[in-house]
Amino acid sequence: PAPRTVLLTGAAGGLGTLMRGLLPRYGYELRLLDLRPIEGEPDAIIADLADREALREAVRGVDAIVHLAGISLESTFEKILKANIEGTYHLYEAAREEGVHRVVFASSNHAVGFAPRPRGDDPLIPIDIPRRPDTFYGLSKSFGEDLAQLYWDKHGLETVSVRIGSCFPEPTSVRMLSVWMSPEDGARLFHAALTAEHVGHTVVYGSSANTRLWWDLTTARALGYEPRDDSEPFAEKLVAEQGELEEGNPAHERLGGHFVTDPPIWPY
Ligand code: NAI
Ligand code: 15L
Repeated sequence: PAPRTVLLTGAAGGLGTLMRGLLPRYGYELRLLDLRPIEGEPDAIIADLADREALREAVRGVDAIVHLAGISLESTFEKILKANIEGTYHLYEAAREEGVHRVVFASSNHAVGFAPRPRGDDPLIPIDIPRRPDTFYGLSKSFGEDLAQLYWDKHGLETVSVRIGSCFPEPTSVRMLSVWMSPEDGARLFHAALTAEHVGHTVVYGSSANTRLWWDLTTARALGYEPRDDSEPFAEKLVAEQGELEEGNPAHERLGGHFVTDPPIWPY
């Protein structure tokens, strides 16, 4: 049966807020979880991914989990380790213990951020390229994908890992024209990931059907995802303001953009 009750972690965040608005239209009943309280949502579970007891209670009885919680940008290794690596492990353990069979994991393009972006007639970036994290943040997403594979192979817990591009109401950079996922397409993709049968562990890129697309959406479409949006209407204004991506600028030549060139954040 299709999942109905879904735990949404990271529900207070940017993407969580967008999905709180959109996913109920597909018939889901959402249970919300975040570190931070959510205005107007008194029933949301306020918990840290470090709190294993709270996670067990939070996942009890749900049909599936959409796992968005965590640090969403580069940070110190210590903080990434706790929130994203240990936190995702704790969530999967809770899911295994409580018999939840499906997770949709918010992976990121930064798990493969050092992949060269295609130019001209280059082929689209395939889904099965070796992972090349561009940050400790991207490394944690690479870990999450491996964790998902382990829990499928060993425990039969299914995951769709979505290497999200940039899911915001509008693209705000020329790079984003290639990796943008409209919020509505994001909800379509999460719905497909929640309802497709026999996904095992499937990895997909998450974006709209952009004219300037850099990656191959075949595995996403195989779930039943049919993107309807395209960033191209935003292109003229963004290119006029920022110029086209430059040859020889490393932040413009790799999928991960400035994450590739930003210096690491070391602990103080
Ligand atoms: P965000 O930073 O706005 O939201 C993340 C939420 O997770 C926050 O509300 C935060 O309070 C919560 N959180 C952080 N640590 C936690 C912990 N230890 N326990 C419980 N909750 C915790 O990020 P955004 O943009 O909403 O992204 C959501 C997810 O999607 C993240 O995992 C991010 O890495 C991933 N993603 C998002 C992309 C985007 O375009 N928005 C692109 C690629 C990946
Ligand atoms: C991500 O993984 C981040 O969570 C998001 O804030 C954006 O920076 C996005 O990637 C991107 O690459 O644009």
